[in-house]
Amino acid sequence: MSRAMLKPILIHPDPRLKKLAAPVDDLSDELRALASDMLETMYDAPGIGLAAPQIGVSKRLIVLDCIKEEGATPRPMAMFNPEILASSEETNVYEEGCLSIPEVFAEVTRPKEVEVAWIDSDGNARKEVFDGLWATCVQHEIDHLDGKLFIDYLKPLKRQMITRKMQKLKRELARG
Ligand code: K1U
Ligand code: ZN
Repeated sequence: MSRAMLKPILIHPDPRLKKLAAPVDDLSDELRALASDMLETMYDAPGIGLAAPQIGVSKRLIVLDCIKEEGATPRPMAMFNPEILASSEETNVYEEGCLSIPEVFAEVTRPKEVEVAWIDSDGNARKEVFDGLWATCVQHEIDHLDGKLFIDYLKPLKRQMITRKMQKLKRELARG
């Protein structure tokens, strides 16, 4: 088995982060290797989630592991074609971040619980209700598959300020 490879993460603004990602139709070893590379990239960042469009791959694949406590058993999850089946009326506010918008955090309100269906790396159809940080994170990652970023929930002026900050960061990174 080949070793997982770290992938560069795209920084907003980038047209590849705004695209609707295509469903995955056949699980292949190549796609399983992609999920493994994404998990490695997410842990290295570090982050609690990552969506394929963030590494420039326009496919409906996300990975997440919201176990943050030191010493706790990790729970790496890879979801192909994840879909929200039901959302609670009760909402939750969480100060979200995004690996494609480094060092920016803002409060976003989302449903507190979501029922999600997906295909796992073995090709099995799965379904689970997520709560707390898992629910926030899975919704954030599925948004990436629909070309949506957490800053799209903010007021236009705040979003514009963040986008300008990221344009400046990208210019600085390009200069080296
Ligand atoms: O999608 C991403 O860019 C990953 C993002 C996921 C996320 C964070 C917070 C709320 C919703 C979704 C991140 O992982 S940002 C980094 C982060 O939150 C974190 C990093 C290390 C330890 C704990 C959290
Ligand atoms: Zn993100």
